[in-house]
Amino acid sequence: MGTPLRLHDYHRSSTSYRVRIALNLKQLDHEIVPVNLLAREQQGEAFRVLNPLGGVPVLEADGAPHPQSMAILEWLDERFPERPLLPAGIEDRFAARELAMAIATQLHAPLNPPVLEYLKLELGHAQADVDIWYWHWLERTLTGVEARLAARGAGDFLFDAPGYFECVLVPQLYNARRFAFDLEPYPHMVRIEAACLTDPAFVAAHPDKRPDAHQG
Ligand SMILES: N[C@@H](CCC(=O)N[C@@H](CS)C(=O)NCC(=O)O)C(=O)O
Repeated sequence: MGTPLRLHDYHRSSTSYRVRIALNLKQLDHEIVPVNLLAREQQGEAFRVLNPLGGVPVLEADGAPHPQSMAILEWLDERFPERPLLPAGIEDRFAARELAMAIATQLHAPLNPPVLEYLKLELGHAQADVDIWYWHWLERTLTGVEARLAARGAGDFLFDAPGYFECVLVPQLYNARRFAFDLEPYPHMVRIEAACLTDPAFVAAHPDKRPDAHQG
């Protein structure tokens, strides 16, 4: 390995949590550089050199910044092929990407804090409207992903062991629980989450494990 891996992240950011799990599953040594989103450090000049879009995570590696969590997961598998996150067969890789992308693009993206802030502060929507928006995307996307898992007869994981999909699922369910969303209608996802949370790679990546967790 060249330069050490350095992850700029925020403990409660679900996109950061995805990458922490991936680094742990792949057993890659890394350094964590906390970025305090509440203090808006992501908008500072120093951070914008790493990611002009201003979001975490950013993985500094091989002398370059790598923003965008899904691109980072793919990069990690290409750069460090041992302990792959994605399965071997093309159809299985498709299934992992399909379900992970559904969560990343049709659930995380519309619920990201800058989107919610824009609805409220720029477009003038009341908090009640923003809450309706939030629950709508959670229910709509989780229902679709749950149906796909049921159709596949998924067990404790999408495949034999946790990987790409679980890196994305577990942080999103952590968020859903934080916002008191009822997960009872989604038994496949809840079972996969429970199995993952017994795995040391997931335990070590959990936001509450972080020394900066007290920041809120
Ligand atoms: N699509 C990006 C989203 C990155 C992102 O928006 N991260 C959030 C935290 S989950 C963030 O930093 N938000 C603060 C901001 O954008 O100001 C990814 O997957 O990395």
